[in-house]
Amino acid sequence: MTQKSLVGSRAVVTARYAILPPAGIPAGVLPEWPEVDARVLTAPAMGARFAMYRLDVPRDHGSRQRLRQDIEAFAFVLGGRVALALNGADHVLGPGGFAYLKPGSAFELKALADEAALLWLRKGYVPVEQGRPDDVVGDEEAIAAEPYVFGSGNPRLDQPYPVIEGLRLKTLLPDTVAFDMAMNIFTFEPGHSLPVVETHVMEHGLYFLQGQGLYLLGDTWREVEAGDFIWMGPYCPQSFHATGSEPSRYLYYKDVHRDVSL
Ligand code: UGY
Ligand code: MN
Repeated sequence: MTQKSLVGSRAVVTARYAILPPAGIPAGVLPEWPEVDARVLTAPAMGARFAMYRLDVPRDHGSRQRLRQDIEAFAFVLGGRVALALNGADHVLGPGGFAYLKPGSAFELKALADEAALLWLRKGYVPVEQGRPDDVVGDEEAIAAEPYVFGSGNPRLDQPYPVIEGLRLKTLLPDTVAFDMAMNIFTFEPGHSLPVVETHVMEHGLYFLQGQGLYLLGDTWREVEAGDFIWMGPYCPQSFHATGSEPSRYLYYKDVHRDVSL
């Protein structure tokens, strides 16, 4: 291939947010994931307080490791099939399969098919007296897509807010204080939007699974589509409007259930 003309990209990286389309992210190999194409989508180097990766795993390869006692992780299968042995239990995950790995987990993950692709997230777990999280393994297809109620999560706020038409939310992890992260899948019918511009202390690591739309980040609406990754730091103004002809779907991480550390 010869490249002589100038190139361009929708990639943008600022102090408060980033959009990374897949084409511009070169793969590397990590010691914990031999033979795996690892793309670090966000990391403390970007400003995030967690790390998120796309991992393309060849058949019969993967990882065998024990997480540090203070590190939790989450895996989501984008394509292919993987075998996961997690703290003594065996699972097979296909597309939409996911696993939350409690801090200190011992696991072995191996691709059973060509072109297994995963999202992988690691972060420091913040312990609380009220309980410890346990492993969670599931399939997003088995989880109901609930009508989206703005303000949900706070029972006292639920009442006055209406259901937002055209939006559905799947909550993959238990909404209990033992867990310090949420992983959700949002679906938007074409032409529908988030009801407000959100500004919150929580961060997001967002992977666009399907469709396209306009994301407001800071003060700029930008085009996004399937395969894009978005990092939103604390208090990044954010909103979304779905365009195109099919529903837009994105998986996103959010830090939850913890007071501000001072
Ligand atoms: O849960 C959230 O904060 C979500 N509504 N944010 C987002 O989709 N950008
Ligand atoms: Mn948000």
